[in-house]
Amino acid sequence: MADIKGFTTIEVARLCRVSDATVKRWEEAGLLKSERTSGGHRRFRAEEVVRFQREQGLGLKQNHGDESVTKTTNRARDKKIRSDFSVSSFFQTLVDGGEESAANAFITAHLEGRPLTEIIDRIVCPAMQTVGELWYQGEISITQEHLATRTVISAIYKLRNALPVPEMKNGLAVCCAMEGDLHELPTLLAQIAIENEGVEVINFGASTPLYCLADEAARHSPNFICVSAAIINDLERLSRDFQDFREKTAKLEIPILLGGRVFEDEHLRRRFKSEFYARSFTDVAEFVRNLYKN
Ligand code: B12
Repeated sequence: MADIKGFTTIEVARLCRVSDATVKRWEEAGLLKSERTSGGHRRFRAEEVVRFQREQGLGLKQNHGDESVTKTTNRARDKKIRSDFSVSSFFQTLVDGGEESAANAFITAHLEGRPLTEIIDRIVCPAMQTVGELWYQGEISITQEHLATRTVISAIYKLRNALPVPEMKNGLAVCCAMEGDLHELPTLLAQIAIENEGVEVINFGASTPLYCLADEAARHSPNFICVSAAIINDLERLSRDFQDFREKTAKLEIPILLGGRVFEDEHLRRRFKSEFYARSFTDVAEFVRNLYKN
C-alpha cells in the first residue's frame, strides 16, 4: 500500500508556529487527526490541518491581494516561492498525476498566508506553461499533458474546499471560454478567483458560443461577464460574434472582463474591445474589488 502524502509533525508545527511536542499533544488528545505510515510515522492530511487551524482560531496570515504588501516583501516572497516550488519538480508532480501532493502544495501555500491569486499566478500558471512548452517540444506526450491538466484541476478543487467560504455579498458574475477554445482551466481559475471576492459565479466552461452567452446575460443580469481565450480558431467570425455580443451587453450595462493568452496581442485587444483586460488572476481580483468599491 502506498504511504499517505500528508504533512509530517515538523511541517504541521512550522505551519501552526508551535513546537513538535505541541502537535503531538494535539494529536494524542484527538484534536488533530493523523494517519500512520507503514513505518509508524504520523502524517496529517492538508484538509485536516486547515480544519483544525480554523476551528482553533489559529489565525492564518491572510493577505488580500498584493496591494497591501510592499515590493520588498513581494520580492522576498517571490524568491521563496521559486525555491519552494522549483517548477521542474512541481510540473513533474502534475505530469505524474500526483493529485494529493499538488493539493498539499497549494494548501501549504494557503496556510502560509499566500493569497489565492498568487498561488494561481505564481504556481499553477508557470507549471502549466512548462507542461505546454515540453509538449510543444515533443518531450512529453499528449496523455501526460492531459493527466497534468486533470491533476491540477482536482488539486484546485481541493484547495477551493480548504479556503474559508466567502460571504457571497457581491452579486453575480458569469464566466466561460470563447467558442472553439477547449482550455477549461483558465475559466475555472477565474471562477475561483472571483468567488473568493464574494461574488457568486456561473461558469459555463470551455467553448461557449457568444450568442448563447448574450442570452444568459439577459436571463441572469450578472454584474459582469468574464470571457477567457487561450486560442482563437476563426478570427473573423469570432470578432463579428463578439461585436454583436458586446452591443447586447452594453445595452444591459454589463461590463466585460477579458483574459487569456490571446489578449496578450495588442492587435487582438483592439478587435475585442472590453471594459477590462486582465493579464493575471491577481488583476481579476483587483477588477472585482474596484467594481464593488464604487
Ligand atoms: C492543457 C492544455 C491543453 C488541453 C486543455 C485540456 C483542458 N481540459 O483544459 C488540450 C489538450 C485540449 C489542448 C488543446 C490545444 N492546445 Co493547448 N495547452 C494546454 C496547456 C498545457 C495548459 C493550458 C492551461 O490551462 N493553462 C493555464 C492558463 C491559466 O495559463 P496560460 O494559458 O499560460 O495563461 C496566462 C495568461 O494568458 C493569463 N490567463 C490565461 N487565461 C486567463 C483567463 C483570465 C480570465 C485571466 C485573467 C488571465 C488568463 O494567465 C496566465 C499567466 O500569464 C497550454 C500551455 C500554457 N502555456 O498554458 C497549452 C496551449 C495553450 N495550447 C496550445 C495549443 C497550440 C493547443 C492546440 C491548438 C493543439 C493542437 N494542435 O491541437 C489545441 C487547441 C484546442 C482548442 N481548440 O482549444 C498552445 C497555444 C499557443 C497559442 N495560443 O498560440 C499552448 C500555449 C501550448 C504551447 N506552448 O504551444 N491544450
